[in-house]
Amino acid sequence: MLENLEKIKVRFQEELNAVNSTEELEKIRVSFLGKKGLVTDELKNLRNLDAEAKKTAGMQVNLLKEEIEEVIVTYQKQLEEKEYQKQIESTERFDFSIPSSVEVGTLHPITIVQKQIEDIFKTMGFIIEDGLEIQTEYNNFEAVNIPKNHPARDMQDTYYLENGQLLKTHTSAAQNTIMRKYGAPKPGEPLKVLFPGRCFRNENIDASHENTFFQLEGMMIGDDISISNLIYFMKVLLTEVFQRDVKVRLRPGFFPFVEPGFELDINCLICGGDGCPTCKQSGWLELLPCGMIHPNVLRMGGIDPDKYTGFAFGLGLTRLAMMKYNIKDIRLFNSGNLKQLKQFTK
Ligand code: FA5
Repeated sequence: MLENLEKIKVRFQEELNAVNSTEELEKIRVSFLGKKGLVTDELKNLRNLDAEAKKTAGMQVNLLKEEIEEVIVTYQKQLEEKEYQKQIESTERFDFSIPSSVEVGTLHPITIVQKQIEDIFKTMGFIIEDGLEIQTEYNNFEAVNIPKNHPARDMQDTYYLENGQLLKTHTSAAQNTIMRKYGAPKPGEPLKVLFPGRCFRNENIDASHENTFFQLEGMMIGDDISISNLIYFMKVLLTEVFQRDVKVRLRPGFFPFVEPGFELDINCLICGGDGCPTCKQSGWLELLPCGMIHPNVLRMGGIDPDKYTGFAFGLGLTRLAMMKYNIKDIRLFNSGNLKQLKQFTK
């Protein structure tokens, strides 16, 4: 038996020297230590020996078994490391110099109009601000003179969050924060701010109403601001955006945060005023409500209404984009239909 063990040892070493991969090593392990392996056979043969011989031979076979197991584990680790290195070396590297074939996207039509208006107002000294989409009830309602239980809250169906905050229903929600940020204007240097933003209302959706839409609010506060300033800026806005005369009408409008308040409607450019689903057959579309900021709102913003006056307007930006690009249905904007949205580039 001892002779056999010596032969097995030599054979194992020879076979091991020829091994090049973990798979080959596994085959060797099976042929020596597996159920029908050479070492296992020797262990089985022990039962044919008498007690004394079994003791000595058993020790020798087990020693050989342990030795082979140890060598295999060490070899296994070395082979794995070699294979890993080979894999890394053969992995293709990124070539950043290869020209890309990715298509360039386009701006969304609402973004295009927004940027256009921002540029117009920037040249007239307006600052651009950004309002949060998640707002407190205070900013969205109380700070613009709509206290709790005021019937005007029903005018805007609100999405409330579990924490008591809400998705802003109008860009006016940023008025108070902006007034507090900039404070009372210096004499002859009115505060002029433009703040576009996405608004949310739990509304029934139709051709001119979305539950997610954009407004663009403007505000000017100073020691000598009147309705004539308001009318001037409204006119500039519409003529610059449309680059032609558009028919509008101004009528009294009620908003708790302005006094007096106005509704500025645009003659529907889809049907030319004849009546269509977009304007609900009326020939007019509510576009640009506005008015002189209510003294309570100025006061809550930390600005003395006895010294300062101001105007504010809340342009329906999504509707303006509809009129500009002759889009009949507001739902196109949120549809993600790139084929159609890509047509509008200017
Ligand atoms: C307001 O939201 C006031 N905060 C606007 C304002 C600001 C008035 C400052 C005075 C001074 P209103 O709810 O009417 O008002 O909305 C303003 C404009 O947003 C509308 O004229 C319309 O063009 C647009 N709008 C309102 N609701 C929707 C809607 N569901 N889908 C698309 N556009 C809408």
